[in-house]
Amino acid sequence: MRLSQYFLPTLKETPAEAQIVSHRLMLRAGLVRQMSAGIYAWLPLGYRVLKKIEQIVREEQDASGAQEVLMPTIQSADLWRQSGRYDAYGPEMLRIVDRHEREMLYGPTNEEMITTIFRDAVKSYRDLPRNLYHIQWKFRDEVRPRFGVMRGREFLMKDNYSFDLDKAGAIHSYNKMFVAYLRTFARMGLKAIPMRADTGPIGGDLSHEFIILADTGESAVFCDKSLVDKDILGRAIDFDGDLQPTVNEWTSLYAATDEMHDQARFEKEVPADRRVAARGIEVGHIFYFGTRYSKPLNAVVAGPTGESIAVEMGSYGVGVSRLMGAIIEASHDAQGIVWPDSVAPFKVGLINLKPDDGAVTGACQTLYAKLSAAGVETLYDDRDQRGGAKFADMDLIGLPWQVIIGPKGVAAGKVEVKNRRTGQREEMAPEALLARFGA
Ligand code: 5CA
Repeated sequence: MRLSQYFLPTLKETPAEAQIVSHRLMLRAGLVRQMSAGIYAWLPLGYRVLKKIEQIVREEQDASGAQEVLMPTIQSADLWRQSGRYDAYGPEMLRIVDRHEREMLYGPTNEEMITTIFRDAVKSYRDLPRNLYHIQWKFRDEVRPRFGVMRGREFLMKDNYSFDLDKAGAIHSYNKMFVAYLRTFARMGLKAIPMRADTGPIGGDLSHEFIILADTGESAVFCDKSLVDKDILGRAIDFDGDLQPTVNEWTSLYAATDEMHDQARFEKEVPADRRVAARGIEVGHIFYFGTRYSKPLNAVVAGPTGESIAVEMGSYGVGVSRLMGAIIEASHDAQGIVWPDSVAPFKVGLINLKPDDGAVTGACQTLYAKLSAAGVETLYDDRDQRGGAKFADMDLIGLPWQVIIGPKGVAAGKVEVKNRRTGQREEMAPEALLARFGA
């Protein structure tokens, strides 16, 4: 992509309304724009990142055996009356009336809907277990939307729902998601710690939130420092075999959100020098709630001896749009964003230091064509601007690699390569650069 033609409205000034660094950087780097309180438009660069985050989530769901569906954003109020949540959900639910005066709502989550889809299709225990997910926009009329996409009103969530014949099966499904979440967040370069959590309006009695420690996080959390020190990144865990040992490895050490925190137990179980009381960002939340929805919505199957059995369920959410803010909170410096490779909008930013110099522009175009042909996602800054402004923009948008080409380098047959994270610079021949990126 040529930057001269790209819609990338970066800002030099820090927007006054943004209180936390990820929100400031998302606005400054031209990733999003606020349309109403807590409602954002995704601009080209931000939308590329959103799709990469979504794709990692999708791949890990698929690897766990879950199957992708797409349910609508608009749901009927009647569906929610059947589970008893229509009134209970309160003012956070956006209620809509259609032209026929039918009561509808913009879905804040999909337990009721998926349960009816499942109920109408599955009649026998032989068709269990099943696990269905979708990645869809949700709306929650939050009292205090804030921190940009972190607490939005409209936000993108991956939510899935497991259906099992008995509790043991449901716990296995829960464990699969537990592991899928460890893998998902690690692939984004994030250290997400599973913590015992309250089930809130979803209901149920077993629940974990996946928390990224950050001073700007909205949740107060308490845990054993061993969990913070644990190496999550780069650990391969597969779904075959018994997942319980992996889950136990994480859950046997104390980690709880504020609502579940038990100070006496914390002090008993965790030595003083390992007690962490911190703040965190909830990027995922998993729930086991048994028959909380299958009973009222009559999702029953015929068991092995013909008896009716209400299915055992769990639901599992990832804040896909929130993750973008969380990743930036975890990975930035004074100059701007530092994207982990796996979610970077482009891998390489190619900077032309002298667009009016034929030799420099020729060298840039050749390299750009070769990188692009090899599938290396490259943003080519071919704008007619000062080098200083180009460097500042490139640092701000945080692509993992910068390749800088100017008259001196061209004369010497070299390009300069800068690693955005380490700041390390190297000079090399264009061929060596292409080889480095597999082009
Ligand atoms: N039905 C369950 C699981 S699918 C559910 O809705 N869980 S949840 O309420 O915990 O939401 C799942 C995830 O969505 C949260 O962990 C969080 O990362 C994200 N999320 C929730 N509310 C918001 C919000 N207002 N803005 C951005 N992300 C949000």
